[in-house]
Amino acid sequence: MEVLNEISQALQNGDADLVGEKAQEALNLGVSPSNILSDGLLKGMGIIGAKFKNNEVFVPEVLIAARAMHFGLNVLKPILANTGVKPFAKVVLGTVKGDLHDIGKNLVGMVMMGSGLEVVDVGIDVHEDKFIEAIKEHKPDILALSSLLSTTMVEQKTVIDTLIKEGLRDQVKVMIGGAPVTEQYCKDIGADGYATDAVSAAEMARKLV
Ligand code: B1M
Repeated sequence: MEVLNEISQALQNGDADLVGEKAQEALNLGVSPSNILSDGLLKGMGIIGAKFKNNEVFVPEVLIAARAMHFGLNVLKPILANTGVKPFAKVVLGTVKGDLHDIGKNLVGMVMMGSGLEVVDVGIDVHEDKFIEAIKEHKPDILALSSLLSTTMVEQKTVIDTLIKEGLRDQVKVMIGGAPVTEQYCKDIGADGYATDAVSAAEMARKLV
């Protein structure tokens, strides 16, 4: 569909306003938010990611594309995140220490909200002590840890170890995710659940509570 190609192209060009406009146009045309995501926004970001890997584009271009992605996600957010139902469980969500990637985390948060979970987003580059503070303050049912780098996924284990040390491990389920994370890694570090994408993250959260 032409409008989805236009979204993908505008994202690759880093034209945030156009991405927002085209995402709205696609919604007006009746395209589903999940199609806009997969065949527009994520497709464009996937192409940028591949070019980044091949040194065809560099951090500045990726940052500009990420900003455009946020504009697109903001158009979808009211639809993805609003259910109008009372939340059945609470999630504290963040990207672990040393990791600045937030697009996947934000998407996970939106879909979780849309599936009836209350989400407290504690941000990116979150130190394990900050996760502990958030658990004490918000008393969530689930702690959701995102990591996009193979160098930062070890922080997911650090957080779990800190929970054990603080005597809080039994009080909260821990789920992990992000591109380098695997089911085996989830088992290895003693997390309760793992998901590969935003929709399965919301499903896993439901399962855990
Ligand atoms: Co970075 N980056 N980046 N980056 N970046 C990757 C991740 C990389 C794969 C690119 C590559 O080399 N091909 C690579 C990591 C390699 C590795 O470790 N294996 C990489 C690198 C190396 C880096 C830097 C080190 C580059 C440098 O400086 N030399 C640097 C690190 C900075 C840091 O964090 N300390 C860096 C920086 C950046 C930017 C800041 C420029 C920017 C982030 C902007 C932002 O987030 N605001 C950026 C981006 C955008 C990317 C790529 C291109 C796209 C990531 C993304 O947003 N994808 C990425 C390449 C790629 O993924 N193809 C890349 C879209 C998003 C919806 O998907 O985040 O995977 P994703 O989230 C998914 C799932 O993973 C899952 O659900 C989400 C939705 O479906 N998920 C969960 C995520 N969290 C979950 C939690 C769950 C469950 C599921 O439960 C709790």
